[in-house]
Amino acid sequence: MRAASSYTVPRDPRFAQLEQQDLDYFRSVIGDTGVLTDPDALQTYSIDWMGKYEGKCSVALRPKSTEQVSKILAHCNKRLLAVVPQGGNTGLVGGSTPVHDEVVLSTAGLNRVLSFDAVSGALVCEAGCVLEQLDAHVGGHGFTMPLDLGAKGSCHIGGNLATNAGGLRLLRYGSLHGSVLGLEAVLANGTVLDLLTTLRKDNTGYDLKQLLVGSEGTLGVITAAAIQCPPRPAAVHVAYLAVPSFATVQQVFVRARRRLGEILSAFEFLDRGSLELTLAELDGVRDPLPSSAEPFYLVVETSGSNAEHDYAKLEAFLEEVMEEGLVADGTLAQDSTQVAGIWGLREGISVALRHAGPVYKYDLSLPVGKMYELVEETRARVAGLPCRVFGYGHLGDGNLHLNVSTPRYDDAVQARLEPWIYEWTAAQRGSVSAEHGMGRMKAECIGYSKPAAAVDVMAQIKALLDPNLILNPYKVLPRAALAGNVPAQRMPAAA
Ligand code: FAD
Ligand code: 2HG
Ligand code: ZN
Repeated sequence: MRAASSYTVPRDPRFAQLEQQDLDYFRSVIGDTGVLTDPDALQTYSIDWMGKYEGKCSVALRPKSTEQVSKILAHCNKRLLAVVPQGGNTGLVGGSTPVHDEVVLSTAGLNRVLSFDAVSGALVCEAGCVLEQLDAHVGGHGFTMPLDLGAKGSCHIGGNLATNAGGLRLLRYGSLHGSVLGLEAVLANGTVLDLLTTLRKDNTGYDLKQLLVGSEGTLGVITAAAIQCPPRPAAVHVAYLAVPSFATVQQVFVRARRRLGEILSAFEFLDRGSLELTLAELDGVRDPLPSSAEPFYLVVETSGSNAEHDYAKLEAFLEEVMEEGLVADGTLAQDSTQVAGIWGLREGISVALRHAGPVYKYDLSLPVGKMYELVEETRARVAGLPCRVFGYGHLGDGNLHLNVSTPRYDDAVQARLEPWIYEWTAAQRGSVSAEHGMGRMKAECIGYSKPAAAVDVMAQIKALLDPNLILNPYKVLPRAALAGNVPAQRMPAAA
């Protein structure tokens, strides 16, 4: 399942090749066990979760402290060795794997919880902590992590911050920009930026930690973070609804916000194709409404403090939308097993798509009214090609996941989809990356969603923090934007 050739970029010849003296140095800093060179062991670091973006790293490093990260980066910067920071390697835009032979710097060894304040809910932990484990940790104190996503069992909090991951409860807890209290990061030259405070309010100068959030490993390596955790909701209820049209989906959303108000914590949609694919591909996933055949399904979740009151509210909402014919059929989960079953279906869609084979993924912010129009137009556009088009996502956040599944990666299919999808999105003033980031996939596409002046400022920031451009090269920013902001001898050779 190899990437289409149009994803390849030539290796930047400015970068040094890894030598024995580099390995010796890395071993002197992190010990033999932290320096992986065995080709079999390196395979998992070189290829992404989808099996789509694959490089060929000769070494993966697993430091266990910020000081070790600092020494590694200072060495790579001096030697002009390119570096890919890697967390759980669950990213979906080819950001976490090498394009060529970059050194992989894994945060897997930075996995300690440093403190938790059970009064304020401030969690301080190292960047390699796995999201689900953090949730269990703070759960023990009656708190929850402010984000949740299907990859929670593998993704790291550092990777979540580096991608500014959104997920299933952004509607309730907002983006990580709001939940991050502090950060520690190491810049390309080894400088440690200690911004790891837990203050709610701190207006001392520019808020540098926010630059690292969503920077996808191109500005520094996040080594630790302080996160504001909300209290764990005492009562969680989930409704699963079958809806006859996308116009009705929108009406149900308006009604849910009005009727459920502050307890509404997720509003997700999937189309019938996504449902059928997931049921077909994944064992153990059940259809919550087996006798329904509507074109759209919704997962509506409430999180609150009073189970009886919340359940009554959700029940009344469901009765109302069903009586008015906005919802054709619906069910309320009766216990935590049923709640988990409905979420298992929603979270399983990406896994099912991966099982089904190669997939072109588009993660778009669009006006809600336009979201499904694009799915239908995409279907028309690929008519005659061996493609299946799926639409689902975080409707409550205006975030569509448009997935085009094909038997193999094929330049003809990709050419039919791109840049058309990006142009369509730009025409709506949407975003070509709602939550997954730009990575390698969209490094040349930022202009569809940001003006040239903004991209130019980003390139200046990149050149300031990483003047040798060693951190995650070929990712996020277009080559031309960097060309205007770094001296010619520091620019990669032209494609
Ligand atoms: P990686 O994949 O390892 O890295 C992602 C990027 O961050 C890369 O560019 C990497 O270089 C950089 N990076 C990683 N760690 C660091 C660090 N410590 N310092 C600096 N840079 C770093 N995303 C969403 O937003 N919402 C979802 O609902 C969602 N659901 C998903 C479901 C599934 C099944 C999968 C496979 C992925 C999903 N994702 C989702 C995509 C992905 O962005 C998230 O899984 C996650 O935030 C990535 O974390 P990670 O630790 O795996 O990072
Ligand atoms: C989700 O919301 C993730 O399930 C993954 O963001 C989306 O695989 C995708 O396209
Ligand atoms: Zn998503």
